[in-house]
Amino acid sequence: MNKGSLTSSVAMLILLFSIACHAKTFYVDPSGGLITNDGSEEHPWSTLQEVFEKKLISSKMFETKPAVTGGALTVKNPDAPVKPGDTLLCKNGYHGTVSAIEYYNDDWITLRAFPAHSPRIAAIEIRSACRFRLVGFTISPSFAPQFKRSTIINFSSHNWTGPIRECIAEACTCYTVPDASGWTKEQWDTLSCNGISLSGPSCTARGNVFKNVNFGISVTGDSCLADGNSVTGFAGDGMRGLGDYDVFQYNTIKNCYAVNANHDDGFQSWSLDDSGNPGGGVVYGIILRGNTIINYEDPDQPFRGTLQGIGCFDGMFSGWLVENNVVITDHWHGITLSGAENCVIVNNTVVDINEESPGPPWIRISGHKNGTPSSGCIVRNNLTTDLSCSDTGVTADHNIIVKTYDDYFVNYAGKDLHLRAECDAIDAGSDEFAVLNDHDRLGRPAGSSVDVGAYEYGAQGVKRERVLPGGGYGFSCVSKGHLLLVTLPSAGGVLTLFDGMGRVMKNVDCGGRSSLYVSLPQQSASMLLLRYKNGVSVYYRRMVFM
Ligand SMILES: [Ca+2]
Ligand SMILES: [Ca+2]
Ligand SMILES: [Ca+2]
Repeated sequence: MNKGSLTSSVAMLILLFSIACHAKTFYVDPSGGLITNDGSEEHPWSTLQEVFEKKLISSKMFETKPAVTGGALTVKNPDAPVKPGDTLLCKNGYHGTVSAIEYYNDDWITLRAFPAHSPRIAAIEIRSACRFRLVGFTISPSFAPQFKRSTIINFSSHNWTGPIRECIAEACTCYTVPDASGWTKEQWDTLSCNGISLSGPSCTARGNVFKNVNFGISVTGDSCLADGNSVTGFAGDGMRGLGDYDVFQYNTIKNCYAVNANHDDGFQSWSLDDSGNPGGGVVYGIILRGNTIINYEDPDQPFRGTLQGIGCFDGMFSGWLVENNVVITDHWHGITLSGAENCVIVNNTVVDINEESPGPPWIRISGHKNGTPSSGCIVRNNLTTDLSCSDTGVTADHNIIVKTYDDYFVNYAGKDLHLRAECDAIDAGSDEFAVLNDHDRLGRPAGSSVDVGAYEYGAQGVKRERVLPGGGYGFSCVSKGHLLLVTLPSAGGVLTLFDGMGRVMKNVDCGGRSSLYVSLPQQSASMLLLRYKNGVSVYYRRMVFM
């Protein structure tokens, strides 16, 4: 590092420090606050809706419209008291309908419930914006004086004002109505609101509760994260993921309502071509990890339909990882990818919820319906009632087909699919491509080897894995002609390329880099195995070249 860059780094640090020191907290209290106050704890503002309407937040927006990526930004509301980096603490009471349009914040602005409070909002749309964090609200259109069907939390883009990115919704409770048990079929079909929409890159939904909704969690942005949410009671699909490198992990999806033409899915994805036709493109690098998908809890639930667990029918799907999920459903499609390349389905548990047709459910990798075969896929260590994979392009091993539930599960009737002592699934898995944790996020393997299914018998301790930006199985690679662009989970380490016979083709010292181009050897193989070792962990990825 030369002296000039050292000086500028120090200056940058001082600048960051001074920004952090000046981050302020403002207060919003519907009972007793006034929008003409200064927002201090003694003199709070009235509602979040009014804070936005009265332009009390300073940010940036695109200078010229329609907004184009990389276009110049201009300061918006320059004299407003709330600046990027600040927090708005909201107290109990009704905060209205929040619409935040055109806020490209240089630093995070946090909209947060006051400790132990549960401020209410009818709905919130954050559009053409970045770096908002929404924490701890209770959000429902049923709070509004006049019910309006809408997406409850909507992180949205607009072709005039610009795209959305980097927004977070955390620990919010969202529902169309608090109790939908008396709803008619028509009410479910016409009233239920969508839970959350993440339509730009790097958005996050974490630890939220969605109840009585249409579609639960819809992601069209790339590199988004849906982590630890629950969707209970839905008319559409539990989760949808149409962006690349999205991560859906440790979510619980249960109780679907068959009230319209939508075929209910716990998770659904499909590709789109440039004209928007389904099945004409590729969805890259989705991770589905540790999710629980349950068709219904109550056999007498009204309008209970049959749920496709993980239903992905219009590929291609490339470089996906589906691990540690538990699917309990009344359908044939437990986990289905139609048109898959280099996808890994490992250590899932898939069972029927009853003894009737449809089902028992399978794990299936088949060709694309346009005839393109699947390739380079692995289906391993799964405990499932059926398996239905293409003869070519899929390596399926160490899976167990369950015939009698009581042979394997602690309490199948009670939906507890932990392994029973001394059952055949214990230590029966392969460690190759096996996962570090199980469904409970406890470390694998316990005993002599990894178990088959989503739960590791006797697992102890907690090893939370990191979510890797860019997704992929440990690391991601994209081939660009004779070059591979490899994105690593850490900086440094050694990358090794093997051919299809397991022979070393190349060792690459990654230096301090976390992303690099690797030139492929002259006589390139049609299949490559990549191994990345960083001193702590070992990661593998397989690529097939057509
Ligand atoms: Ca569907
Ligand atoms: Ca069934
Ligand atoms: Ca074991």
